[in-house]
Amino acid sequence: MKKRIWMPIKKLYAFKFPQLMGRILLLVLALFFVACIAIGASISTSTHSSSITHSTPTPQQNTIHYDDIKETAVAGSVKVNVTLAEYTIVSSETHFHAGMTYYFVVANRGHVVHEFMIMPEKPDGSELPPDLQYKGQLIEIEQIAPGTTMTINYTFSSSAAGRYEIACQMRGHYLAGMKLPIRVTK
Ligand SMILES: [Cu+2]
Repeated sequence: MKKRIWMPIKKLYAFKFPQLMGRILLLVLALFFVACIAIGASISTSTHSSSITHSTPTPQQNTIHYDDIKETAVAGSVKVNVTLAEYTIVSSETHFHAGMTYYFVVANRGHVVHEFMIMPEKPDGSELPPDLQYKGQLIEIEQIAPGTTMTINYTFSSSAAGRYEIACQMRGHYLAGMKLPIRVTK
């Protein structure tokens, strides 16, 4: 009697076992797919947000860094008109003197946001890698809206003599042509 009952149960388990394993496998696969989708979504979100954010390495402490600045000209300063557009930078002055104060009038005449930076070049005038440019930058006015004008007084220090460039490092703008070599001499 015992044997008769026991045998069918054993057979039942023997029959159900592969089905059970199949279901567990399916469940594991489903969880794996969900995890993959979640990871994929988080990666695409982070790439997406980084493409919007204008990532800037921490500039040197002596960098004048502004988003919005409208100063009035300091007495005795030399006015410099800078015009930003897609994708050019025009400046009324490209030769500056160390120790002299300049009044930069930076107008965005384009249709997109631009920025105004003064960044170092190599002594021979060739480009530095971007991280080194950021480290040695003198001025940065970020996020200049189309149709607006920012004004800033800036005095080149006596140790600032060298080759620089006025640049816009908004994504792709620099490579599109938004750089203008300038020189600071004693
Ligand atoms: Cu730009």
